[in-house]
Parts: sequence; C-alpha cells; structure tokens
Amino acid sequence: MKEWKQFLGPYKQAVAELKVKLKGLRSQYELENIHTPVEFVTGRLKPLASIYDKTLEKGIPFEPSEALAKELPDIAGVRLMCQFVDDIGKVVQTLRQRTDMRVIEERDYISNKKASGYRSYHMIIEYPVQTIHGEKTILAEIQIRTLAMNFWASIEHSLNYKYKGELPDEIRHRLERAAEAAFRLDEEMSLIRDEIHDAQKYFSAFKETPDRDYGEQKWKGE
Ligand code: 0O2
Ligand code: 0O2
Repeated sequence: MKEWKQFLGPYKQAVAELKVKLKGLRSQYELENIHTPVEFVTGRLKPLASIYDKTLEKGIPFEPSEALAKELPDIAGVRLMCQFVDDIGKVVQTLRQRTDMRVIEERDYISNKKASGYRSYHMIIEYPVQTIHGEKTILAEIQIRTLAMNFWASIEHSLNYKYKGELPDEIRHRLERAAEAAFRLDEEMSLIRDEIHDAQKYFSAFKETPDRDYGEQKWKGE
C-alpha cells in the first residue's frame, strides 16, 4: 500500500496544482471583465479500485509502474466546465499555449460523439511535478465540456455504475434521446449567447460593491 501511495503522490499533487491554476484562468477573465470561458473546475485522483478495473480491462499487471502510468493517462484528471460550446475552443487554445504543460494528445468527442451519446473534449498533457527527489513528469487528462454535456455525463455515469455497465435497452434509448436534447440545448444557448452576455454584463455591473478603499461610492460604468 505504501508503494501505491508513493506512486500516486505526484499525481495527487498535479491534480491540486492544476485545479488552482485552471481556477486562476477564471479569476483572470473576471478581473478583466471579459466573459469567462470557464464556469467551474473539478479534479480527482483516479481511485485505486478504478485503476484495478482498468488494468483488468487492458490486461496489464496491477502494480505501481511506468508501464501502468503510460497505459492509464487519466490517473490525474481535471475537468473544466464551460457555459457555451464556443468556450471549449477558447479553453483548448489557451491550454495549447501554456508553457507549464505540454499537450500530447487530443480527442474531440464533440465533433465525434461516442456511441453512448457522450460528448466532451479530452486533452492528455505532460505535466512536471516538483518532488523531493527532483522533477517528475507525469501524464494527466483534462476534460473540457459544457454544463449540458456535464449534466448528461454525470447522470449516465451514475446509471452505468448502478447497472454495472449493462444498461437496460429502455434506459439506453432514453439516454440517447437525453444526449440529443442536451446537444439541442447547447445549440439553443449558443444562438442566444449574445443576449445572455448582455444580461450578465448588466447583472455584474449592478451587483459590484462600491470600492470602499478609495472612499468612492461608484457604480461600474459611471
Ligand atoms: P466555489 O467558490 O464554489 O467556486 P477545492 O479543492 O476545495 O477547491 P473541491 O471541493 O475538491 O475543491 O472541489 P471539486 O469537488 O473538485 O470541485 C467542486 C467545485 O466545483 C466547487 O467549487 C463547486 O462549487 C463547483 N461545482 C461543482 N458542481 C458545480 C455546478 O454544477 N455548477 C457550478 N457553478 N459549480 C459547481 P469550489 O472550488 O469549492 O469553489
Ligand atoms: P472516470 O474517472 O470514472 O471518469 P480507455 O481506453 O477505455 O481507458 P478511452 O476510451 O481511451 O479509455 O478514453 P477516453 O474515452 O478518451 O476517456 C475515458 C474517460 O472519458 C472516462 O473515464 C470518462 O471520464 C469519460 N467518458 C468516456 N466515455 C464516456 C461515456 O460514454 N460516458 C461517460 N459518462 N463518460 C465517458 P473513466 O475511465 O470512465 O473514469
């Protein structure tokens, strides 16, 4: 068990660091009063039980090793949720340009949705972690999706868990229809995004608190 803990240490650290860094994107956009393409960020270390299941699926030994790390690029996983489909492209561009990570693979399950109805944009990155024994470069997965895609994926994930991957036909069909509905919702939201932006600008100007540090009581835009 200690071996696993040591092996997983850098991955755990990477998840924590990436969450802070990617949440930082959001604050930077907010500071500049630009629509933020990132709604919220979550992250997780793949549980040992899921690592075990994946090794069985892939027919590889369940032991902390470089071979396992290569076969399972999502031991460290971070997820970025966006309001609009267009935001995903912006986030992808931003991530490609960063110098603290290197994108080595991209999978576009938005243009090419999975048979289940799953949609998301996946990036595999190389990410350097500083350890007491020096720098260790690990692989991590970043999933980027809209709120609607995330809603669908989390429900489908729970149902798959409940039915141990053997979804009854009726539920599978319902999920396929729900995936189409989520797709249409994203399309609709994109069409009215300009109107939403105007409303959000108005709302953030209205809720902004006066800047007491400078002794001024000023509303934004005044
Ligand atoms: P805030 O201030 O709510 O934005 P931590 O390591 O403590 O920062 P934690 O609890 O490990 O974060 O986060 P996790 O479970 O990886 O991600 C949860 C974050 O995503 C929380 O924000 C939630 O508020 C946010 N979140 C989860 N689901 C939704 C959702 O449906 N909509 C929105 N808008 N946010 C969601 P934080 O980080 O606690 O900060
Ligand atoms: P978790 O942590 O439970 O999310 P594989 O070769 O099978 O290991 P593959 O197909 O090469 O994986 O990788 P892919 O599809 O690029 O990424 C796998 C991850 O994407 C999954 O992780 C899910 O998070 C997500 N995903 C892929 N397909 C679906 C789907 O049909 N429904 C849902 N809800 N999520 C999906 P894990 O391994 O399930 O782990």
